[in-house]
Amino acid sequence: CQARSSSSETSPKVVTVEGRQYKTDEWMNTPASILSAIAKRLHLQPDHPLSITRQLIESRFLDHKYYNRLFPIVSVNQNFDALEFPHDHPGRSRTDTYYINKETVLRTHTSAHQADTFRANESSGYLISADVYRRDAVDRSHYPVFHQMEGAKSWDRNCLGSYGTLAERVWADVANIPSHTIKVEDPNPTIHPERNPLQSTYHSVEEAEAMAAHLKRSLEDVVVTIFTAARAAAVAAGDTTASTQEPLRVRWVEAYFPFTSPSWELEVFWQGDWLEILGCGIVRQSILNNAGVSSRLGWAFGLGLERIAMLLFSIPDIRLFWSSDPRFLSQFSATGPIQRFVPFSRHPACFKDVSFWISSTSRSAGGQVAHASARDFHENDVMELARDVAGDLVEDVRLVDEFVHPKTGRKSLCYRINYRSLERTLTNEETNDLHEKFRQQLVKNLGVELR
Ligand code: FA5
Ligand code: MG
Repeated sequence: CQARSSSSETSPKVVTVEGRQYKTDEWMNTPASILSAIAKRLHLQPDHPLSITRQLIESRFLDHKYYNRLFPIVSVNQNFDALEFPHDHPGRSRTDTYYINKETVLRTHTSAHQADTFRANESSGYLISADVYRRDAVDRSHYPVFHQMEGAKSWDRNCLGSYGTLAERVWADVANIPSHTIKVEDPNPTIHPERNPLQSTYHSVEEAEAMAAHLKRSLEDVVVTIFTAARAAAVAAGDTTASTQEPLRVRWVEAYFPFTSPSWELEVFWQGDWLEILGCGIVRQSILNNAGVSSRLGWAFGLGLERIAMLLFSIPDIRLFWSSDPRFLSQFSATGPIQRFVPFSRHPACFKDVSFWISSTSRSAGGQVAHASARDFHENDVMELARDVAGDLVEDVRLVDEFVHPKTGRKSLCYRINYRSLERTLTNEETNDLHEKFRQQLVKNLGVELR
């Protein structure tokens, strides 16, 4: 990557990434630090925990075709339009998505390749593993670059073999999925008339029910595989806490995606709480029709590889995946059973606060807009400046106080930055320097007034 840009400097007119050239415009908001992550392809590095996780899931979909090298810079059409995202969807905004120019983004999800892969029609099932990019919160489970795996399976109405109906054909495939005995909560009916309507122009209830069963049983099989391996690793490491003893619990939660209906999220009960690990649903038929495969119908899912790898290996901080420290990398091997990660020494944290007045109203990383204003302040901009200044030396950025001046109506925010290296103890001087630089960048880039 030869790009030389930063959100805190003037953007270059052209960026070159692995020989591909892109003209930038006023939409460009991708810092060089993000572009430089493209070359890493952690999901393909031998013996990397993300690569091991990918291969473990791939082993449950042996008849699918795998795509693991799709290029991350895609068109707005691929990432949003082809998936029928509404024009005012918050995901399209520059506060949430990295743009190179008005028409070009760093993919925010592997679904960006859904339409093209259906159009290529090379297999009835596929898996796409790839790096994805989002402006988002800074904490131990969020990183602006992470990895997803997309999976899909479709059936052709014109190829039913000896089966009388498509539903019968799909149920026959359901019978071939390995069964399990875990407790699954699935309280909602498959189809909800408003939130998750049947695509009645294209599917019958029987077809949707059969495809939903195939989708859910396939993903439950993945979860059972992952948790069986994680449990075995925990027990081998001598862990006898409750989480290794209790039976595995999973639940299906109704969800919404612009490109599937009905849609669900799968949650797993882990260390006392429900954790979302994937989204999925029955593919909107218009997407298959537009991809030139109108005789096919099917399902798709998208899961977060880091989230699963963190459970699988007990990795406590998402930044570790980017570490080149041999004390991290040498602990993983693609051959033999999954081994639990043994943390090397935890270095001290250093908390520093910064308080400032903003000239406008704010929107949090969660997406709530307080009220509109001329110059919107967005929390993701604070998050990205912290990463830009401190890189992987920032562990967590959190809003700790909010205050509106009773007379002027101006709003003041206080953020607490937790600086901590994964590899060494930071000196006071070093943290003070970083924090001062961060404060200055807040003024320069966001126009805030420090208190
Ligand atoms: C999606 O990205 C959809 N494309 C998933 C999908 C595919 C739905 C196909 C239907 C059909 P979502 O934004 O919820 O959905 O992300 C999917 C998963 O990625 C999450 O469940 C989570 O495991 C992971 N994930 C999302 N954001 C982050 C993040 N910032 N850091 C790490 N993992 C994340
Ligand atoms: Mg989600």
